[in-house]
Amino acid sequence: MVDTRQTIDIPNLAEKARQLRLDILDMTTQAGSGHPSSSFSAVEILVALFFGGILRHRPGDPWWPGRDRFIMSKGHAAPLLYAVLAAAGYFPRQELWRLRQIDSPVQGHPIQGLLPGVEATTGSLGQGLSVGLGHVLGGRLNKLDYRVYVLIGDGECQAGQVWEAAMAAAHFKADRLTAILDYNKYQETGPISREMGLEPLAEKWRSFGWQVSQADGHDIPALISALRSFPQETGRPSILIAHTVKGKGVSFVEADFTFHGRALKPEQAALAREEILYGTR
Ligand SMILES: Cc1ncc(C[n+]2csc(CCOP(=O)(O)OP(=O)(O)O)c2C)c(N)n1
Ligand SMILES: [Mg+2]
Repeated sequence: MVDTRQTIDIPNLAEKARQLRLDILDMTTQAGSGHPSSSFSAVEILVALFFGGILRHRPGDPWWPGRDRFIMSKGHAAPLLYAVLAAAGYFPRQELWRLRQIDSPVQGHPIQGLLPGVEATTGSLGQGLSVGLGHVLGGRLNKLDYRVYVLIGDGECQAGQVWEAAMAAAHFKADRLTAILDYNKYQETGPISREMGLEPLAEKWRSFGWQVSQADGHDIPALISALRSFPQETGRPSILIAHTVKGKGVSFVEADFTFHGRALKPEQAALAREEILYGTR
């Protein structure tokens, strides 16, 4: 196994993040629907996992039994998942332009089995952490030492099943399970604090028996470092609370939560492309 940790090139990872945002923008604008702001929010998190030496995986051998699993529990951020999987070499990039087309494997929410690298069918929020725990327990039975990473949303944490999974993971001492919480402070219909507050959030996870760490969710080195720093074999699952900005990278999307389930119009996309490439002027 190549230890990619020795070869992490941060400027290259920042460039990857920029390219992923452009792909998400192009996919959703062309489809005329999808979730651009939810996808932009977690770009650096997925860059850290897939290109920062965290996930142990083989894109050319996608169902290798020993692979680490990544589960996109906030399945509406499917454009981000697809863009990352294509960039990692799981399937040809041309597939991205079939987003949300009838009979395409690149559906609006991920469907396990249609594309290599898609580990779980998600989109009905609240379920991915339970699926991830199932994978950890399966690995234990099969004597495989893979780890499982699950990306969950903050609005998703308003769903009761997340807390059932949290409780069960601690009970089963699932220390190969790592959740990453995309804490962008918004869900579909508005701010988390108004719809149903989560705070004190770190304390909640800690009280459920989890190891908790926090980081700036757009700082790739900080994310990599936080993910590497969780003590191993503690008998406790881990969660990284990543503080993010919904719509990150495009100022007028960051400022308007109603972009949640709305693609940019072509003229807006042209402005967004400029910002992603050159920043705000
Ligand atoms: C069980 C369920 N209820 C409602 C929805 C509709 N829905 C899609 S995304 C979303 C908000 C999710 O918010 P969050 O988890 O914070 O994700 P973000 O887009 O902010 O990253 C909702 C309510 C759903 N997909 N599944
Ligand atoms: Mg959110």
